[in-house]
Amino acid sequence: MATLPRNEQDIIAQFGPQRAYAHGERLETDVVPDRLVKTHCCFCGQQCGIQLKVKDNTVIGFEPWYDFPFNKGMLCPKGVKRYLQGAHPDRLLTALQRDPASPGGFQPLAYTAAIERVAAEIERIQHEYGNNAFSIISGASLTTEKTYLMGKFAHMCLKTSHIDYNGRLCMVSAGAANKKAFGVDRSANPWQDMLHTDVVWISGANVAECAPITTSYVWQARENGAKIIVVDPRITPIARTCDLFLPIKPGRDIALFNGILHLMIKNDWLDHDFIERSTVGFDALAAHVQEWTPKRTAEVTGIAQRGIEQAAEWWGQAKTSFLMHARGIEHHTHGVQNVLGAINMVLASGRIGRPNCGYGTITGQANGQGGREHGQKCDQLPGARDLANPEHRAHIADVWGMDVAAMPQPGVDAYELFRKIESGEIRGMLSICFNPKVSLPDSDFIARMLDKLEFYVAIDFFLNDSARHADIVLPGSLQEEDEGTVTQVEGRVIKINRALDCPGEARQDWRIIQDIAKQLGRERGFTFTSPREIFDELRRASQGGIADYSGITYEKIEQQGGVFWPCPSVEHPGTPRLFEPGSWNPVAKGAGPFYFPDGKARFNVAPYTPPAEDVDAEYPLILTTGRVISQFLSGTQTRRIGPLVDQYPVPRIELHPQLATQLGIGDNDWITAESRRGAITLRAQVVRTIRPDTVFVPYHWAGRKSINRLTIAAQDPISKIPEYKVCAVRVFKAAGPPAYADELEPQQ
Ligand SMILES: Nc1nc2c(c(=O)[nH]1)N[C@H]1C(S)=C(S)[C@@H](COP(=O)(O)OP(=O)(O)OC[C@H]3O[C@@H](n4cnc5c(=O)[nH]c(N)nc54)[C@H](O)[C@@H]3O)O[C@H]1N2
Ligand SMILES: Nc1nc2c(c(=O)[nH]1)N[C@H]1C(S)=C(S)[C@@H](COP(=O)(O)OP(=O)(O)OC[C@H]3O[C@@H](n4cnc5c(=O)[nH]c(N)nc54)[C@H](O)[C@@H]3O)O[C@H]1N2
Ligand code: SF4
Ligand SMILES: [Mo]
Repeated sequence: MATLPRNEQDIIAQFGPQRAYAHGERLETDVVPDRLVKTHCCFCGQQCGIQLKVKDNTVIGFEPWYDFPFNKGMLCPKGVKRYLQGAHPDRLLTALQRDPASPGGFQPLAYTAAIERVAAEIERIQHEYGNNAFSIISGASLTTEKTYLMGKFAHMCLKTSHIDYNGRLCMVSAGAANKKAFGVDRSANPWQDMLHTDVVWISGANVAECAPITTSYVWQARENGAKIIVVDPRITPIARTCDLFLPIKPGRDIALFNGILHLMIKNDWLDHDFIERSTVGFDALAAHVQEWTPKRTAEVTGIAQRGIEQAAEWWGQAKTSFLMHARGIEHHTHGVQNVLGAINMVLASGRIGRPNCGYGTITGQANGQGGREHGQKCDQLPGARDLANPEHRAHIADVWGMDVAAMPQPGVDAYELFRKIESGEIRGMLSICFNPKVSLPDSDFIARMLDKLEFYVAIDFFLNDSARHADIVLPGSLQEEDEGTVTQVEGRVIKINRALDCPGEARQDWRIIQDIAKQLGRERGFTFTSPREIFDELRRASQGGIADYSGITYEKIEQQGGVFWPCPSVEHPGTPRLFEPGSWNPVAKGAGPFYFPDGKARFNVAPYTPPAEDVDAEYPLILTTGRVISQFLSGTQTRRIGPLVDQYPVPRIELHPQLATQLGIGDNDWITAESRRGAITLRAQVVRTIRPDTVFVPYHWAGRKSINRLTIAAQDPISKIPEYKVCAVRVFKAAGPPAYADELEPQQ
C-alpha cells in the first residue's frame, strides 16, 4: 500500500476534496465533522437508524444512533460502510447520451438537453403507437414520496397502464397471500413481540446475513427461553444457533406447512375459540390436509419424519409464538401458496393480534413496505387501493384533479413488460432504481429486449448494467441527498433526512420526473417544491384506504421515533400491532379485527405443486440463489465499496462434500453449472451446510458472473414473482478456467 501523505492539503491535492475522505485516504477519525445527521441505512428493509458524519458536502463516517428503537445503535457491515459509495469515481455527475464511438459508449450531455430528448421521445412513441407503448419500471429503494410520484407520473402525466416495480421480484407473494388471508399487506407485529415468545419459526430467511439486526431479536428471545425452528436447505448462520433445523428440499414448503397443520388437528393443538370467532374456511382446509401425514410430508420435503413431528409438537403446544418468512418460501411459482400455508398454521394456533404473538414477512429493500403501497404496482393506486375499482379511481382522480375516464386501467407485471417489448407493444421505457438485466431471471432475454427498445432512459446515480443499454442516462440522487419517508419491516413509517446536496448536474429523483412532465407541457400536478408537499398530498390520497397515512406527519415521526400505519387521524397514535381484538380498521368498521367486511381472517386451501422445472436425468440438481451478507442485490452499490468487496469478492458455487466427491470436484476447483438457459463457470465452494441435492450461488454480480443467466422466468400465477429459488441444473468439473477467469480472481 502506498504511503499516505499526512498533511491535509497534500491529501486533498492528491485525491480531491470529495474522494479524500470517502476512500479512507484521510482517516475519518482525524476529521471533525461539520454536523451529524440522524437518518437511516440505505440498504435493507430493517432500516436501521444511523447518524452520518458530514463535512464539506461529503459523508465521512457515521456514529451509532442509540435512541432509534429498532436497532438501538447496532449496524451490519453494509450499514457501516455505506457512506463509501458516495464519492466513488463512477458517480454520475452529468447526463449521458449513447455514443458508440466514445470510450465507454456514452458522452456527457447537458441536463436540459437530456430532458428535452427524453420528453421528445416519450411524445413521439406515445403519438405513433399509443400511450401504453411507453412503460416505466421503478423501485422500492426509493422513498415513499418518490414511489407515489412515479405512480402519479404514469397514470396522470403519461396516461400509460405500464408501470411496475422491482418489488415484483421481492415482496409480491407475501403481499398477495397477506391480502387473501388478512385483507391487508403488512407485518402484523412490531419485532418487540418476538422477545418473550415461546417459539420463533423462521422459514426461508437467511436472517443473520439478510436481516442482520433481526438476529438480535431472535437471540434475545432464545435467551428468554424461546425455542427457535429454522427451515432452509442450507444451514445458514442463524440455523447454527437454532434448536431445530429442518433441511427442506427447495420448493416444498407448502407440503411442510400442510403436514404441520395435519398434526395440529390430529393432536387437537388448535385454538377452537379463535377459529370459530375470528376466521372462516377452516373445515375445507382441515379436509385438505388430511392426506398430509408425517410420512407423506417427509417424502415430499426430504425432512426426517422425526423433525416434522418435533416441530409440530413445539409449534402446536406453544402458548405464544412468532413466525417469520422471507424470499426462501416466496420466490416460487407457488410462492403465494407457500405463504398461505404459513399463515394457516398461525391462524389455527390463534396466536396473532396479542402481545408476544406474531407473524411477519421480512421485507427486503429499504422501502420494501412503503414502496408497495402507494401506486407504483401495475394494478394499484395510493393507499393500497385498486386501480380497477371504480370508487378507488374516483377518489384518487379527485385528489389529483384529473378526469377519471382518462385514468388508465391496470397494466402488467415487470417481467411481462419485457415480453411486450418482444411483441412490439412496448417501444419505450424509463427505469428508475431498478437493474433488470442483473436482477430478472433468464437475463440474456432481458438484455436483448433492452436493446430492442426504440428508446430507453435510465435514472440512477451509477451507470448500472441495464443503463449501459440506455439511450439517455439521467443522474439521480443518492438516498442521503434527499429527504422523505420509508416504511420499514415492522410497518413503521420513518424519516430519511438529507445530509448532502447533489453533486455536479445530478438532481433529486423527484425533480427529474417533474422536469420531464414540464418539458412535456403537462406540469399540472407536478409542481411540488419539496418532498414534504408530496407527502402531504399522499396523506390525502391514502386517506380512507387500507394503508392510511393521513394522520402521519414528518413532525410526528420525529416525536414518536416512527409511526405505524394505519394512522387515520392526526390524533391517532398509529397501529403497531394489527388485529388486536376490538381494534378498528377501515374495512371491517368494528365487525372484527381482520380487514374484511365481516372482520374475520380467511383460511385458504393451499395445494402442493412441484416447482416449474423439477430435476430430471439430464439436469439432476436443484439450483437455488440468494445473498451473502456483504453484497446488496444487483451489487451496483456494494460492488463499489472496497471493504465489502474484500469480504466476498466473487460468486462461487456452494455444494456439499458428498456431491463434490460424486462429481470428482475438490474445493476451489473450476466447475460449471448449466441450466436449459445458460451456463456459468465459477470456483467450487465445498461446504457441509447445504443439502447434497442442491447447489447455491449468490446473485449480486453482472455479466458473465450473473447467475440469472441460468434461472428460469417461470412466475407465480397470482403474484407473478419469478421462481428464483428453484431451477434444474447439471454441474461438472470444468476443463479449466473460463475465458473470463481474470475477472473472477479476487487479487486482480
Ligand atoms: N446482505 C444482504 N442483505 C439483504 C439483501 C442483499 O442483497 N444482501 N437484500 C435485501 C432484500 S431486497 C431481500 S428480498 C432480503 C432477502 O432475504 P432472504 O430471503 O433471507 O435471503 P435469500 O438469500 O434470498 O433467501 C433466504 C434463504 O432461503 C433459502 N431457500 C432457498 N430455497 C428455499 C426453499 O425452497 N424453502 C426454504 N424454506 N428456504 C429456501 C436459502 O437457502 C436462503 O438461506 O434481504 C434483504 N437484505
Ligand atoms: N437470482 C436471483 N435474482 C434475484 C433475487 C434472488 O434472490 N435471486 N432477488 C430478487 C429481489 S428480492 C430483488 S429486491 C431484486 C432487486 O433488483 P434490482 O432492483 O434490480 O436491484 P438493485 O441492485 O437494488 O437495483 C436498483 C438500482 O437502483 C439504484 N438506486 C438505489 N437507490 C436509488 C435511488 O434512491 N434513486 C435512484 N435513482 N436509483 C437508486 C441502484 O444504484 C441500482 O442500480 O432482485 C431480484 N433478483
Ligand atoms: S441490517 Fe439492513 S438496514 Fe441495518 S445496517 Fe444492515 S443493511 Fe443497513
Ligand atoms: Mo428483495
